[in-house]
Amino acid sequence: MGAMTLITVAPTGAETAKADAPALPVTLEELVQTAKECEAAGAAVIHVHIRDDAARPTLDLARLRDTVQALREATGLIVQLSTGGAVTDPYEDRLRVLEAAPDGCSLTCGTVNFGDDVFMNPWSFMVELYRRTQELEIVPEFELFDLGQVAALNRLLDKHGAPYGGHVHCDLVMGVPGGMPGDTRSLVAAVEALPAGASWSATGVGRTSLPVMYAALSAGGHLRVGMEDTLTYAKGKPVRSNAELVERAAAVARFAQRPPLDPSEAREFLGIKP
Ligand code: KMH
Ligand code: ZN
Repeated sequence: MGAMTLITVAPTGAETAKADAPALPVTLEELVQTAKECEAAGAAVIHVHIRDDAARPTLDLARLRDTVQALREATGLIVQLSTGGAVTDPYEDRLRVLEAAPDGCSLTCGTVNFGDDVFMNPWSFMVELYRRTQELEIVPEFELFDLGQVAALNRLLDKHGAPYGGHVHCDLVMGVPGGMPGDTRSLVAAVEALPAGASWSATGVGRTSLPVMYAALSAGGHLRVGMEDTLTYAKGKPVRSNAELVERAAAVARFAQRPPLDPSEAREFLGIKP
């Protein structure tokens, strides 16, 4: 699928307050509506964080199950649940996310400074999460915030074998304060260190969104966009909807002669059950 582009939308995240970004989807209804719009705009995967009734991040299992079911009923999108959660979430809650039986999940390959906080992913947690994805037949996407995490991914695969589905797909999360910068030379360094045969997406946080998008497309990678990562569409222009970020990514991908994969093509590509 080298000539096509997998587009993932990350619509909500755990860091932004609804009050600071009114377009952020925080209720199930808002999330489902966003998902439908983003699928129509060219997304194939949705990376999901959910909120509670007060719009605070939560990993409540019943809510996660309802979310997976509602997204499946309303869209064909591949549902990828975040196991990163918020920086304050306990490991047990993050592991339990898999019991909501998503198609896929994120799996971050190491601890990283995260602005003023620390996003904790010690080796023992990574291994436990990885084993559970293999047992429960959930396809992991390896989140890589810095070059050391690429080395940790290689070590994980060496010691614990292939992921469920047999294909390794990674996401370079660039431009987080404390992680690798969102620039072309960092992207190339990370891509060169990836496991042989792996596919990869990239997302640039904040103002690195567009430079990383162009660098990823030119280097043969795929794209992740969304309000989890970017709240400004252009200088002085807040993002009005996740769909406008997906529309732009799809347009740039088409312009690069790499049109978006639809969800069923993406399922095959990623080794996810039909
Ligand atoms: N919210 C960050 C602390 C993931 O979804 O797996 C972690 C994160 C990564 O967003
Ligand atoms: Zn996330």
